[in-house]
Amino acid sequence: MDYFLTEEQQAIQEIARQIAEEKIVPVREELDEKEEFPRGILETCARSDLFGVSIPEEYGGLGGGVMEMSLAVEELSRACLGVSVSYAASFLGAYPIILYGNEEQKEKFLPLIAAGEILGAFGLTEADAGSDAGGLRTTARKDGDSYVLNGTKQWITNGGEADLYTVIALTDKSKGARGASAFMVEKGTDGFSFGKKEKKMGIRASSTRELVFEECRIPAGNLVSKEGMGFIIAMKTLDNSRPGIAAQGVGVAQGALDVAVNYARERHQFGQPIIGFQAVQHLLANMATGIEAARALTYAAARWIDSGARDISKISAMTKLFGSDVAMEVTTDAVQVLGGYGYMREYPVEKMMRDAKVLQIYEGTNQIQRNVVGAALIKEYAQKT
Ligand code: COS
Repeated sequence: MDYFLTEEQQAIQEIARQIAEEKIVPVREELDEKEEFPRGILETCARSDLFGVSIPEEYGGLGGGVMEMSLAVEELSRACLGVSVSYAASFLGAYPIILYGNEEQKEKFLPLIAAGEILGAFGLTEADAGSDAGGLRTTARKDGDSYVLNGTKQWITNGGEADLYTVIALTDKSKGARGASAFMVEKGTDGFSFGKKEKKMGIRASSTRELVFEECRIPAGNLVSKEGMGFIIAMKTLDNSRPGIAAQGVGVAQGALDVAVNYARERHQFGQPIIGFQAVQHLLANMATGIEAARALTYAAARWIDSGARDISKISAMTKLFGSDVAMEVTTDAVQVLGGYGYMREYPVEKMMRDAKVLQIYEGTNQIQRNVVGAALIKEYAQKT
């Protein structure tokens, strides 16, 4: 279907597709096996200006928005979710600065992120603050011209690899989530270290680690916005980034469909290619339909957010949950189409299925997304009556 992309959007899509096919597909199996961070591929993305797609022009980016980020993420995800999440997590770290940073913070960090010279990351989750993001315990104590951070963030994508971390910490413990604030913490700061690299089911090329803060002193100027805004900043960041998870879903599902259709055309059983059997055709038809619906919703949501719409939480949550559910279903069906071969690591679909699972979990489980949609419906209908 023609989504009427601009010339610039088509160029972003084309560049990301080329990197995916030429640089990622040949090494994705090895990156997965070795759990190796795709530093070289990300450097290629940087040289092709892909880290700048959603950074405003005045800070060295291409001036696009969620749509441009989603297009790039979709193409990279078609080849490997472990690579695409490492790329996308840099935006997750940058969004709080784009949305709430002051001029000095934007001028200092955004051009470096846009150029891919530094990688970003976002630190919200803790051992006891997952779905209940407001249950965080990491603290930031004001001390003269500094804040002093203490606590541990868990499962942080790009942990150890990123240079700049946007971290949510409590400046007023008595207020819970309403006493949270957002800070930028640079790698190498005294008192800031990393826990072990997690061993994961999928997205194994990506780095997932703890961020450990022990009397970590940062300049007071690294506070984003003002004290008490941390939870709102985190929620707004997720509202903007969740369509990117749907784009990951669309990409990995498309990659799986490509493999499944080509396999079904080649594989002969009962004297004919299995694509001739209606049972297989129906599986493929459902996969293709889900992907197109998820893509249409993702692009529509991204464009709507980029238009400056305000109440984006519901649509963003719907997009994330739909795109990730489609990804899980399609990658599972792709394994089914390939049968015994699909279960073997020699073929890419088992990796796609393992990778896809996390999309239903990270950036808010799909149960939380349904809560967000449900809460929005209650509010909307209460206003109508
Ligand atoms: N935008 C702006 N403000 C928001 C918001 C949003 N999307 N969502 C909530 N808020 C505000 C609320 O308006 C409320 O403000 P007041 O204190 O002024 O009333 C405040 O934030 C607290 O909101 P709420 O009471 O709804 O928070 P809850 O603790 O019930 O939690 C959920 C809300 C469950 C939606 C939140 O904790 C969440 O998103 N959890 C999942 C976290 C997640 O995605 N983790 C992944 C890690 S990041 S990769």
